[in-house]
This record gives sequence, C-alpha cells and structure tokens, in this order.
Amino acid sequence: MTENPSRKARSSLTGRKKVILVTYRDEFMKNEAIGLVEAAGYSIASLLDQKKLNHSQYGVGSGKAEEIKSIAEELRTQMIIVDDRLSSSQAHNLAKFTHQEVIDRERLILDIFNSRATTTEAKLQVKLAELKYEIPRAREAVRISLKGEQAGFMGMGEYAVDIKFRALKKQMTLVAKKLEQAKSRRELFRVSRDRTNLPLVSLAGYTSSGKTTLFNRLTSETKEESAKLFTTLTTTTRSFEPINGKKVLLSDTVGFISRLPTYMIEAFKSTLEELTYADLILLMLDASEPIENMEIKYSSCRNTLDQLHINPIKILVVMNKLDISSREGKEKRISLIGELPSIGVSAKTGEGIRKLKVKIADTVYPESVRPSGFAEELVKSYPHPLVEPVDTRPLD
Ligand SMILES: Nc1nc2c(ncn2[C@@H]2O[C@H](COP(=O)(O)OP(=O)(O)OP(=O)(O)O)[C@@H](O)[C@H]2O)c(=O)[nH]1
Ligand SMILES: [Mg+2]
Repeated sequence: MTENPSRKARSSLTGRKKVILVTYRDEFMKNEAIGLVEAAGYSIASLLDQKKLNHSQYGVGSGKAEEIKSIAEELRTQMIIVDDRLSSSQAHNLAKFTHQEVIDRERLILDIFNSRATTTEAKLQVKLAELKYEIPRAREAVRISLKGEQAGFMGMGEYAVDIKFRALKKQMTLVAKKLEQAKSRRELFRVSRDRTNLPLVSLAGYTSSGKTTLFNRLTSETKEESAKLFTTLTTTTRSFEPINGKKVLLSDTVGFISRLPTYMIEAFKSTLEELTYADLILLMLDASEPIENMEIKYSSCRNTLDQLHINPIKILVVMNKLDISSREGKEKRISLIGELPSIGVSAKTGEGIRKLKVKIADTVYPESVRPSGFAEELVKSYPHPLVEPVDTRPLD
C-alpha cells in the first residue's frame, strides 16, 4: 500500500517523519503496528507485510529489502520500522543496504514511552527499559567486532564499543538504584494510603480500552484520554464515593499491549505493582471490537496480571464502549471471559455506570464485613494477640 498524494502533502506540512512500516500479514498485528507508529507521531508513507520477520541478514527477506530500498528512494522516506525484534546486526545491515534509519518494534515502543513519560519515576522506568534494550545489542556488537565482521556498534571501533558497553552497565546500576528510591517513596505513600483504610480499586487493561475515560467519569478528573496508544504512563490515584458514605480509592495506570517483552514489564513493575495491592481490579475491555481482537487483548491482559501474581478472584471485567458495540455479540463476549464476573458500561455516555458503582461498593464493602485492607492492617499491627509469631531464625 502506498500513501495517496493528499496524505503525503499533509505529512510534509506537519513535518512528521515519513516512514516505511514492515509488519505481518495478520490483520490484528498490522492494525496494532499502525497504531504504534501513529502514536509515535510518524507518518506511514508505505506499508509492507511479510510472513516472517526473522530472516537472518535483514530481519526482512532479501527480496523485501530490495523492495524497501526502491520505495525509500521513490518516496524519499526517512526511516524503516520493522514490527518485531531486530538484532543490532540485522538493523545495521538493513540500514546500510537501504540508506535509511532502521528501528524495530521495541525501539518504537520505547520512543512512545519516552515521549509520554512525565514524572521522574516514569522517566526512570523508561530509561531502565532502554538500557535493557541496548545492553544485549552492545554485547552483540562487541562479539561481532571481535570477530572482525563489522566495524563495531554504530560504526564504532572495538575499544569504543567496550567502553560504551561498560558505560551502559554502569548507567543501568545507577538508574535501578534511583528507581529503588522512587519505589520506597511510593511505598511510604502506599503505607499512608493504607492507614486511611480505604479500599483500593485499580483500573487495568489494554491500551485504549477506556481506563482513563472511566477514571475521569468516576472521579470527575480531567486526565488526558486519547485514541493514541499509551496515553497514560503514570499511575494516578483519587478517591470517590461509589455510593454515599462509602469512599474508595481509584487508580489509573499504564495500559497493556500484546508482544510486550518481559524486560519492559519488569521495567514498569513498580507502576504495575500498584495492581497487586488492589482490593478490586477493574479489567477493562473494549467491547466494540471484533471478538477475535478482544480475545487476543483479553488473554494478553490476563497473562500480564498472571505475571504479577494477581489472584483472579479480585478481577471484575468491565466491558466498555457499549454505546458503539453490537448487542448481538454480548453472549460471545461473556463466554470469552469464562468464569469471571463482568459488567457492561459506556465510560463515554455513562450507560451502566450506576450499576458499576453499586458493584464496586458491594465488592469492597460487603455487608457486615470490615473495609478491606483490614487483614493487611492486622499484619502491620503485628505482633497481634491472635496471631502466632512465625519463627524465622535459622535452624542451627
Ligand atoms: N465510544 C466510546 N469511546 C470511548 C469510551 N471509553 C473510551 N473511549 C475512547 O477510547 C479512546 C481511549 O480512551 P482512554 O480512556 O484514553 O483509554 P486508556 O485505556 O486510558 O488508554 P491508555 O492510557 O493508552 O492505556 C479515547 O478516544 C476515548 O474517547 C466509550 O465508552 N465509548
Ligand atoms: Mg489512559
């Protein structure tokens, strides 16, 4: 697919970088890749697809590399984005062959994260993820340059590559340390929040499922909501009363995406860890999408929650965007999530919100049961007369 002239003219007017996107044939993957490229602010001049993106020399096949080269010349593009992971030699080879800058899917996601990170903690998390991205590549570059196959990382000599590698390692230790400090500040905040003894409800879900829209509606906030992927990167917590006199805390956080490498989830762990303290997780799904897409997104969310060791018993699935979803698809959607409870809403129009509020209050303030967080308070106020202290001393 090649861009039509009017779009081309517009992109040069807005000064967005013109790129060639190489993705998979699968529709879901293709659309998601387009969403990512647009979220990064690039303009797609040409969209190509491939069955496999792990060809050893360029990632793409050599015939495709030829095609990319001539399209790049014809359309005067500035960058090639490959929708999978490329090793540093694959990226280097393709860049050299096509005379274009080449980035892979992970670099693209990091660029988006970079442009969205506003708080110190989010910036540190992105930095950590970037270093985790660069270190294996620097290592690979060292290996290649030692074999004398390539003039080092990004054209650097062997010695320079080694220095770069060490510098990256040192930087990573420093960033990890700063993140630890940010985490302990967050921990203090969490402890003081716990003292309020208010139940915590957390929003989780795929990027663009409508978490922030629901957050704004429930808490009367005005945080940015947008069709662009990864609008929210930092956790925000506000209190609200789902029903009179029953206050709860609500957290909005970073969205999930498919094929997100583990090291990125690791880097964002302190943000995502908020979810592990929640008494209730509202797992948002965009119910207006085709069932196949919902299925992929739902299982990707469940995987991420599993990686965080979240007990499924805490999950309430919120089927959002009812205002634009088909009524007939309701049964299929319900069967998709199996045994988990669900509720349908439109965060945009307010449909179903009252029911959701009652459901939230009923779950976190069940009749005749203390506000949740009680068990944690019990452990914190330890030693408690009813709890036998556990002897953790070594046996010898
Ligand atoms: N029609 C319709 N659109 C909605 C609804 N809820 C959210 N949206 C739209 O969906 C898009 C994404 O909404 P956000 O609230 O930013 O989504 P998010 O889950 O916070 O996304 P990230 O921050 O990227 O993870 C926006 O364009 C919203 O206007 C809804 O109930 N109906
Ligand atoms: Mg958001």
